[in-house]
Amino acid sequence: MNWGTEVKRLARLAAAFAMVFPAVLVGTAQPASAQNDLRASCGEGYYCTYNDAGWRGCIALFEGNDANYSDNACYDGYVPFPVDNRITSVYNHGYPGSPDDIRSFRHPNYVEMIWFVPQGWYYSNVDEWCGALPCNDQASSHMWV
Ligand SMILES: [Ca+2]
Ligand SMILES: [Ca+2]
Repeated sequence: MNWGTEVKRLARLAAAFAMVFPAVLVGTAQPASAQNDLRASCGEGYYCTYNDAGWRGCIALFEGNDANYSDNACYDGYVPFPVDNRITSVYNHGYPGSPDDIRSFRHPNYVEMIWFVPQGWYYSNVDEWCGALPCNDQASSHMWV
């Protein structure tokens, strides 16, 4: 099964749903950019995280490992927001090679892995890719492997 295609299909479904029920999904005033799929803003070589589902809301780009998100910011336009315990969707746009996969952890310093993103993969909601405990709004560090 091609998960990338499946994820894209689900993303399209979600987008169609958003067009049908905009008032439900856009309950609060947000900048227009918050509603865009920001995968195209994730440059080659980066692991990108987004605070909202569907690669929306607020993007942070990481070239290397990060042991603690407490000092990291994501950007929605020019406004920085905290990343720690807020990540909901991700895109591993790392260069193929080694290391090129991502391990994401619930706690700082790479403690308790909660999801794994192979090179080139993207998850519109991390909760669909983790175990019994919630992963949404939990990540606090990541490592390339
Ligand atoms: Ca979030
Ligand atoms: Ca955490």
